[in-house]
Amino acid sequence: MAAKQKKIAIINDLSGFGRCSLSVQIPVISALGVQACPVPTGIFSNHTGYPDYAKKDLTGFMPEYLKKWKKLGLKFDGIYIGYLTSSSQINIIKRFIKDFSDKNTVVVLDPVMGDDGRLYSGYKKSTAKALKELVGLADIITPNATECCFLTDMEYKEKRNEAEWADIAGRLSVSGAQKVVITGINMGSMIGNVCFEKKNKKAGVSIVRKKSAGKTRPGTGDIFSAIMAADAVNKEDFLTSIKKASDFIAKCIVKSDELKIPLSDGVCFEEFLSLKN
Ligand code: PXL
Repeated sequence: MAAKQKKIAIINDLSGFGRCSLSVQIPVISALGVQACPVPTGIFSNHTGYPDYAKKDLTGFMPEYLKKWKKLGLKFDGIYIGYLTSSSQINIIKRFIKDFSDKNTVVVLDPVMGDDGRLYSGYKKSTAKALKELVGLADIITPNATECCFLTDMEYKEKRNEAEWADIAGRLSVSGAQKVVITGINMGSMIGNVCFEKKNKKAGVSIVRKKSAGKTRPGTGDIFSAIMAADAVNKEDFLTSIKKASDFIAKCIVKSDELKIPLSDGVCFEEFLSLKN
């Protein structure tokens, strides 16, 4: 029998320009052969790393949107949670997980809230605080170093040793998650991803390192977590998936520099998904 095509609900914002969130995740998840079903949390003209942007919060519209999905009787193989535009969306998401999961559904939380030790421009502290409530509901969590610190109330420090990163990943997994990957850690000339996996009550920790391919660019964390989510529903091995995601991003960064794409505009991942050849 042919394998069933999987589908993922992507709860994230739509940013019109700057290659992040839904704009990169829908194509990447589709390219991995998984149906991508967006639940927009808000609409932005462009991401908030630009000096100015227009924003529409969609918290008020989400219940009506999801009522229709419920009427369609939808169930998802994966539920991905990314950028939220209000703390009230936490309760909507808790309900979403109850309504649209079955026993095999994988919940992936990318607690998108900041970088370089700071929250993103316009991202509310109250939302960051409320997001902690979702950590216990996820099977896989993909925070960056900054997000780890906000979630565990630890001081932000990019430079930590392996044991410290492993300890933080372990703390994040206490309330449930089987797998944690702390993404994009600056390790001198290398970029490291700390991978933590609970197996038979034991924890395996490893670090996937790759030579830095160029300056960091917005949206790369979103591409990373989209690959993790699509691979998770396709039952890909965790470390293989992390390696695939970091190789893909490195390739995109190199190409973006080659094509002289401004750093603010993210990575030209389209070059590697296309049907043109
Ligand atoms: O890539 C994370 C992200 C998602 N959504 C919005 C953002 C950012 C990062 O700046 O501004 C609106």
